[in-house]
Amino acid sequence: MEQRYYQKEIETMPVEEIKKLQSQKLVKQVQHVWDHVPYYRALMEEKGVTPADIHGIEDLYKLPFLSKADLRDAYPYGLLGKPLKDCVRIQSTSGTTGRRVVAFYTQHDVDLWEDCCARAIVAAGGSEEDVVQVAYGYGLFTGGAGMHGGSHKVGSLTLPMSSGNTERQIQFMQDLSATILCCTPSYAAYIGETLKEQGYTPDQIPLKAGIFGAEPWTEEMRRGIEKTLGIKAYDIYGLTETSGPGVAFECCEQTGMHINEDHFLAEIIDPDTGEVLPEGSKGELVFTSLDKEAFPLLRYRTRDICVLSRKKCSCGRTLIKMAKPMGRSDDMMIIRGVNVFPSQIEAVLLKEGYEPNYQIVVDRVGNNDTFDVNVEMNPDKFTDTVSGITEQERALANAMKIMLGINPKVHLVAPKSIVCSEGKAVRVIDKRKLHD
Ligand code: DLL
Repeated sequence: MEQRYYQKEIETMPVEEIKKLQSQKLVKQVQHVWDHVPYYRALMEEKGVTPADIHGIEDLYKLPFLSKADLRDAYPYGLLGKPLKDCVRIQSTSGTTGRRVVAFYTQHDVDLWEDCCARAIVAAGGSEEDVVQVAYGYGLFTGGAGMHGGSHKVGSLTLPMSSGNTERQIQFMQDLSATILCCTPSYAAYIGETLKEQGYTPDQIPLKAGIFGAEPWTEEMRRGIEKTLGIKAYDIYGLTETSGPGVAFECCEQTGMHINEDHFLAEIIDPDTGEVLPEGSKGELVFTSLDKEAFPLLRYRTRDICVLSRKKCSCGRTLIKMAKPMGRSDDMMIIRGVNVFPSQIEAVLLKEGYEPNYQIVVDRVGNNDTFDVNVEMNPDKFTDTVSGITEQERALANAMKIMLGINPKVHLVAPKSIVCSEGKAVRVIDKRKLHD
């Protein structure tokens, strides 16, 4: 397939030039923050750094980190880099993890964000010939707004569906021949299951591609969605603090997401010591927004754990790639002393032929952690005998034990009885936190 780009000059720029561009932008951005964000200026002063110390990206390490705690302290206006009269938009987090982040945008910021989303859509094969169904939530959440703006920039026909009302999603998809679906992977899987139940086969679904992100998903889940919907499924990453979706996006190679490095400078650090780690190391992703005006976060700690790579990509893009985040460092549960990520449970379910519809419930009784996993029954494996169900639960618990090293109690529950995932799925209920 011929490679198409939205902004070819940037997307395929030689690495040395990108670094030069980043250095120029960083110097300017540090001065902007120093002049307009007293909160961050105080952090710099505390560390004894001034803009005069920052000559390029090689000096980035001298700057202080920003964390979620800083965002809370500075809420709502403490990190603003422009007067409110110059801002045209706010967006906010969905709040599934209980944190609330409010981000501000000037028109320039909205523009660069939408460009990033447009790059993702073109990388997934989108053009003005396409019909893009945006089934991320609209409103405060960045998913709907970002992909909507990106789709307009590409010139695609945009269906602003928002999430939910699956019957209507399917009707519009069929009647208007949507070719690209944008939503969370869990909602894509749900739409796929519903289409299958309604008797559609993949060749009767007009879609050719999907751009799915906003939550962790596994390779197995990707393959499942690709099969049911008959599409190629592309990953997309972003967070409200840095603008929203489009910070990084996948190309046809599907081996990680290209970071839009002309706008976002990425580092990987050791989450415990803050030490910057060399390329290829696993650690916490940190972003510096190089040219956002209204919410110009420097060295923002995302809590997402992943790996960066500059390996040459067959798509021709030179932008550095990030691997799929393997869960947030704050998603990780410690159960009976063992580190458990929800993505590990999901991988087991898909391998064993179940849909990734599950919920983990952790609690503490006396000094012992309890670990229960509710899993929706697979209609293809349906059995109504108690011994049949017990056998399936035992087999699943065993497979999870092999993956995790600890034994969960698995409960099979009726299909579609676990909260329908129209937005981000709620995978973990940790009741231990209620007792603390
Ligand atoms: O989820 C922005 C977004 C919207 C991204 C639509 C992609 C598509 P927040 O609600 O602020 O913003 O959540 C950001 O979600 O720190 C990651 O932990 C997680 N996340 C986002 N994309 C991915 C992904 C949006 N592709 C947080 N894979 C981030 C894994 C992801 N985790």
